[in-house]
Amino acid sequence: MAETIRTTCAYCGVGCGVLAAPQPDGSVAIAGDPDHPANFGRLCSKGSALGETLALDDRLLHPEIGGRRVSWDDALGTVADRFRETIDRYGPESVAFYVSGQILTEDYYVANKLMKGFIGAANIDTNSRLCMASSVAGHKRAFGSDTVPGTYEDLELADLVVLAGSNLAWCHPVLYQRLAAAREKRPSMKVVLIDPRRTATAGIADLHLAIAPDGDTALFSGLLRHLFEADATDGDYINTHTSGFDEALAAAACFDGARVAAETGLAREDMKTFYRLFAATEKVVTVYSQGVNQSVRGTDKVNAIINCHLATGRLGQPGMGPFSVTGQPNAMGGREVGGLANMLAAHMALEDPGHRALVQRFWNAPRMADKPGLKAVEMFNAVADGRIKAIWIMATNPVDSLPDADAVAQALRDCPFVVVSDVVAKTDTIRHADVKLPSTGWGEKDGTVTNSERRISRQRAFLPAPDEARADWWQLAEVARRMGFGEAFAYGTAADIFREHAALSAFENDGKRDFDIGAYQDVPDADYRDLRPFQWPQGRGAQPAQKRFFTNGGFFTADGRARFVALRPSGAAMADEAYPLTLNTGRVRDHWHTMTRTGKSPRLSAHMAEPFAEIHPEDAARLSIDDADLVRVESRHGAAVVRALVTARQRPGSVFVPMHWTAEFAALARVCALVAPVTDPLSGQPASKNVPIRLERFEAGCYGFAICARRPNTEGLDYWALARADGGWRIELAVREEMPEHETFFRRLLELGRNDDGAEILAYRDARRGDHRMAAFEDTRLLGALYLSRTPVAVAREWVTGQFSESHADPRSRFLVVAGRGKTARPDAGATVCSCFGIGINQIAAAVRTGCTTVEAVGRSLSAGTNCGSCRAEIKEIIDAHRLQAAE
Ligand SMILES: Nc1nc2c(c(=O)[nH]1)N[C@H]1C(S)=C(S)[C@@H](COP(=O)(O)OP(=O)(O)OC[C@H]3O[C@@H](n4cnc5c(=O)[nH]c(N)nc54)[C@H](O)[C@@H]3O)O[C@H]1N2
Ligand SMILES: Nc1nc2c(c(=O)[nH]1)N[C@H]1C(S)=C(S)[C@@H](COP(=O)(O)OP(=O)(O)OC[C@H]3O[C@@H](n4cnc5c(=O)[nH]c(N)nc54)[C@H](O)[C@@H]3O)O[C@H]1N2
Ligand code: SF4
Ligand SMILES: [Mo]
Repeated sequence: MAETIRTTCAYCGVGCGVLAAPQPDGSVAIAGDPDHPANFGRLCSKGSALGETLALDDRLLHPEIGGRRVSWDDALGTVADRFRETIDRYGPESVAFYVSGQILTEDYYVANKLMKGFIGAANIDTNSRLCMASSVAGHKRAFGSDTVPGTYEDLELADLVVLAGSNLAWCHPVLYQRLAAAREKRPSMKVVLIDPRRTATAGIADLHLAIAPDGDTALFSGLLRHLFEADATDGDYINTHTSGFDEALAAAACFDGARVAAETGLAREDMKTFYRLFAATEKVVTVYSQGVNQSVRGTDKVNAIINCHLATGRLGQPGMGPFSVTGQPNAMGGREVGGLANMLAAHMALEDPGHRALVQRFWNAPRMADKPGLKAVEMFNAVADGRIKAIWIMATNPVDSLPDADAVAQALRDCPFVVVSDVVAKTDTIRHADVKLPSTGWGEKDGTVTNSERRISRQRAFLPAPDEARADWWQLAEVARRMGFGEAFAYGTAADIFREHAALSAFENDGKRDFDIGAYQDVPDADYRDLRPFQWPQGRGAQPAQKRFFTNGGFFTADGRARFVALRPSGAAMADEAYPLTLNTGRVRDHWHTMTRTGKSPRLSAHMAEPFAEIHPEDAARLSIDDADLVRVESRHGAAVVRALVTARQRPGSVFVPMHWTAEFAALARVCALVAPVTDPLSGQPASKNVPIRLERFEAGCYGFAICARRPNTEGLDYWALARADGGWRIELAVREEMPEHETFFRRLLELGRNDDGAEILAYRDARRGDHRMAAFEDTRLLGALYLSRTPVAVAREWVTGQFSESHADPRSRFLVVAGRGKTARPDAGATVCSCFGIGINQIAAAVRTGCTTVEAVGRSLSAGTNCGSCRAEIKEIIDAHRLQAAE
C-alpha cells in the first residue's frame, strides 16, 4: 500500500488536515485527516480536488533569465548582483520584496529577515495587505497586539453567530460546515448574515441584512448605542479591562436609527431585530472577513465590531468574541514573522526602538530597518515612479490582484529589474519577469502554516521536487549568501528556520508579547518532521497551553486594558455621476484567486465556467440587459467584459464580479483593472468591494460555445472565456461582426489546417434561426465542436462537454454532437452544483420537483452533497426556491 502523508490543505485559512497518498499510477489520493482539529476529516470541493492540480504540464521547472534557461547559480548570482548594485547606488530603499500568505512560515521568516535586518529597509510587503491588514490594524488598536482571541470551537458553542462581510459557505467551507452541523444539533442557535448580496451563506441565516456597501461602521456603532440604552453593557468588564468607553459611546451618539438606516439602507425592523438579538444573547461570535477588511474604512469597521464585544465583555470566553477569519493558508504565519512592511518579526513593532534593538541582537543584524516600509499599493506606485528599481515577487500575482492592475502591469514593464518566483510558467505577472525562479509547490514543499485559530500545522512533501524547482526559503537564503550574509542564512532545512523563529518568539519575552512558541525552539528534526498541529501560545514550560486570549483581560497595551475606538461617521461619499453603480468583487466556491491551480481541474472549473456580473433585475431592465447577455463593466481605471447573471440576490445599484479570471483564462475579465487604488488610511488595505462603475450591454454580432481537444486559438475573438474540461477545453466566445464564415472560423479556433489534416468536419445550419453547428473528428476521435448563434447560445453545455469521454465510432453519435443533444431526451444536467459527483442544477431541481424536500433526500437520490458537502448550501437554496414557487 502507498504511504499516506499527513499534510495541510493548500488553500484557505481554515487550514484543514489532508491525507495524501501517492498511487503507483502517479496520481495522488486525497482525503480529509480525521485527526486534524480544524476539520476532523472533512474537506471542501477545492480540498478534495487537490490531487487534480498536481500535473506538471504548466509548471515552471527551470530558472530563466530574459526567457532563456540558465543554471541556478547564474540566476541566483544575477539576482544577488543586481540587488547589491542597486542598493549600493540608490540605497536600501530602492529594492523591494512583495511576498504572499501562500509561502510557508519558514520562507516568510527568511524573506523578512533578509530585508529588515540585512538589506536594512522595510520594503517588504505581502498580498496579506489586500487581505488582513485592516484586521491587523484593528486588533492592534483595540488589543495592543495582533491577536485573534478565539478558536473555531467558539462558533459551535455560540448562541448567536454574526457573519459580517463573510461568504463562509464558499470561502471557509469546512468551518461553515462545522457551524451548520452545530446549528442542526442545537436549533436554538441563531445566525445573522450581513452582506449586500444574498450569498450561499444566507442558507443558514435566520436573518440576512442586505447592507448597503460600507454601512458596517454605522450598523455596529448603532449597535453600541443600542447596547448601552438597553442596559446590555457589562459595566464591571468595562471598568476593569478597558479604556475609552465614554468617548466611544459619545461618538456613537450620532448613529441614531435614522442615520443608521440611511447609511445601511436596511429596514428599521430588521435592524432592531438584529440589535435585540445581539443584546439578549450572551454567547455571541462575530465572524468577519473581506466585506469588512477591504474598505476605505476597513479598520474602523473592525473596531466597530470589537467595540460591541468589549462593551458586553464577550471576549476570551467559550462561544464569544470577534473572530477575523483569515483567507490564505498562511496569512497568520506571515503576521507572526512580521511580513508586513509596518511590522517586525514575532509580533514585535517596527516603530518600537526596544523591539528593534532586541531583534537586531537576536539576528546579529548589521543594518536594521528603522522605519516602516511601503505598503503594497504604495510599493507599486514607487515601482511606477522609479523609486524602486528592483523587486522580487514571490507566490502572488499582483498584475491580477492589486487595484489599478493595468498600472501595476505597466510599472513592472518599466521596472529595471523584476524577479518572480512561482510554480507555474505562465501568469500575468511572470510575463514581466527578468528572472524567473521555479518554486516547489504544494505537495513538494515542507514547512509550517498557521490557520485562523492560531493553529500551526505542517505542510509536508509527498512528491519529489520536479526538475529544478526549489523551495522559496532556499532561493532567498542563497541570494542572501551571495550578497555576503552567508553566516546568518546558513540553513540546511526548514526545521533549522523553524527553530530560529521559535527562539526569537521567546527571546526576552516573559509574557510581554502574545506570540510565543518557545516550547519549540529546540525541537529535534524528528519531532519537527512528526509535529502535530498545535495552537499558540506555547511558551517554554507553559503547560497546558491556553486556548483563548484575554480570558481575564491582560491586553498587550501599556496598562493592560483594551481600547475602545471612538468612530465618527464617514460622511457621504462623493457620488460619481458618470459611474453610478457600485462594483463589489470577491470569490466563487470552486476557484482559488487567479486560478493557477484550481483552473487545472475540470471538476472545479465546471461550477462556474465563465466570468460573470451579478446584476439586480431592476438595473438590468433599465439598461436593457438580459440574462446571459455580455456586459461591459467600466470604471475610471479599466474595463471588463463578462456574462450577465441577472438575479435578485444582488442589491439594486450593486454589481458583483468575481476576482478569479485572468488574461490566461479570459479576453478581458481582470477585475482588478477596474478597482481604484484607494486604501484605508490606517491599514493601507485597498477598497476592493466598493468601486464606482457603469455598465452597458456588449453588442455582439455572433455568440458561440465550443469544446476543443487542445487549447483553442483565441485570436480574433472579441470575447472569450476558457475553462478546462475532461479531455480538453470549453470556451465561451463572441465576435462583434455578423456571423463569420463558419468553417474558416472553426478551423482557426481548433488550429486545423485548410484541408490537409485528415479532419472530418460535420456541419449543420438552422436556416430559420441562422444558427451554425459543427464538429470535427479525426477518425472516431472528437477534435472539437462549435455552436454559433446570433443570440447567446442555448446548447446543453454539460452534455456537449461530456462528449470527449464518449465513443464516436457510430456515425449517428457524431451527428448528435453536431446537433448538440443526446439520442434520448436526457435533459441537460445544467451548471455543475456538486463537483464531487458532477451533478448539475437541472438534475437537482428535477429531484426536488419529484419530492426530495431536504438536502439529505437529494443526497440519497443523486449522491449530490454527500462527499465534501461544499454544495449543500446551494442544494438547500434550490429546495427553498422550489418551495417559494410552490407557495406562490
Ligand atoms: N473558494 C474560495 N475560497 C477562498 C478563496 C478563494 O479564492 N476561493 N480565497 C481565500 C482568501 S485569500 C480570502 S481573503 C477569503 C475571503 O473570504 P470572504 O471574505 O468570505 O470572501 P469575499 O467573496 O471576498 O467577500 C465576502 C463578502 O463580502 C461582501 N461584501 C462586500 N461589500 C461589503 C460591505 O460593505 N459590507 C459587508 N458586510 N459585506 C460586504 C461580498 O458581497 C462578499 O459576499 O476566502 C478564502 N477562501
Ligand atoms: N478585486 C479584488 N482583488 C483582490 C481581492 C478581492 O476580493 N477583490 N482579494 C485580495 C486577497 S484577500 C488576496 S489574498 C489576493 C490574492 O491574490 P494573489 O496572491 O495574486 O493570487 P494567487 O492566485 O493566489 O497567486 C498566488 C501565486 O503564487 C503561485 N504559487 C502557488 N504556490 C506557490 C509557492 O509555493 N511558491 C511560489 N513562489 N509561488 C506559488 C501561484 O501559481 C500564483 O501565481 O487578492 C486580492 N485582490
Ligand atoms: S475549507 Fe476547503 S479550502 Fe479551506 S482548508 Fe479546508 S479543504 Fe482547504
Ligand atoms: Mo486573502
